[in-house]
Amino acid sequence: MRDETTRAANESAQQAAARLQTLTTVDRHDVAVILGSGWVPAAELLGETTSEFPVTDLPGFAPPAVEGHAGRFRSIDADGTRVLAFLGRTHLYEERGVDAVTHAVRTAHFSGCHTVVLTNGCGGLDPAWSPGTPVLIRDHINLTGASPLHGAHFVDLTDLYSARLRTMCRTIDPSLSEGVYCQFRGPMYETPAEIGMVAAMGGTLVGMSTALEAIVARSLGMEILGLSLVTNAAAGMTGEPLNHEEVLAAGQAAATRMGDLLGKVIRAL
Ligand code: 8IG
Repeated sequence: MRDETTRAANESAQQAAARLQTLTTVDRHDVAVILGSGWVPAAELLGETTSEFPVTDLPGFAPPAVEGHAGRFRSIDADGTRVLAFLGRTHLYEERGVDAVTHAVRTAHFSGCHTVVLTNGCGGLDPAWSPGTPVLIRDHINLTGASPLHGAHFVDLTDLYSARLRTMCRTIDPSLSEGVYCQFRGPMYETPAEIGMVAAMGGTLVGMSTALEAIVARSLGMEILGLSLVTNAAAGMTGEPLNHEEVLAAGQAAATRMGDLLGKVIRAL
């Protein structure tokens, strides 16, 4: 019964991949990049954009629910590496279900991508991470209460966020630190008590994406790199309320560094 659900999700993604191939006239892509909040301005620096479309041109993609979350995809040529970049994503809090959240990852898989770079903007628990600091995701804690897999589908999540790719990133930028990303359902930010819980659990980054997408990517055999941009201190860390302007400003300010880092990482893959 539940295997039917996985088959339906994969069939929908295969249809999206076929349409993507027709639209971009690129037979197969190599690397997928999902650009979350704060990361979209970095897209310009990844390589030469050969085509760009709204994701709604592909079957199975819903229009973005949040203004400013651009729902577009680009085919980019990074010195011969074909990059499929999604500018914006579907979040669990949009209530379209887990298959909508992971549709881009499945589509990337059926488009030929062997690697997916999952990026996000998030809150940070380490006071050393000022807004605009990029952090490598070492591991995650899924606090959404949701699973993106259907049926008795047992998937190993040891080394979910590839140690090989993290080492490669630190070769490119030795100042990069690592964190444990906790995915909350959202859309509210955490209470200070919830941040205390995250700290007690060993979490150092908090956000509303990435973990469910990483699980599906792994279930499809892809290698995963997770990159967080700390755009704000987690709730209760500074005594200041969380400020959406600060979040957007941190993304703009960090765009060049993020784009430079991502561009180098993609060429090294
Ligand atoms: I940007 O502090 C961004 N996204 N859950 N908490 C959660 N998501 C976020 C945060 C944050 N900052």
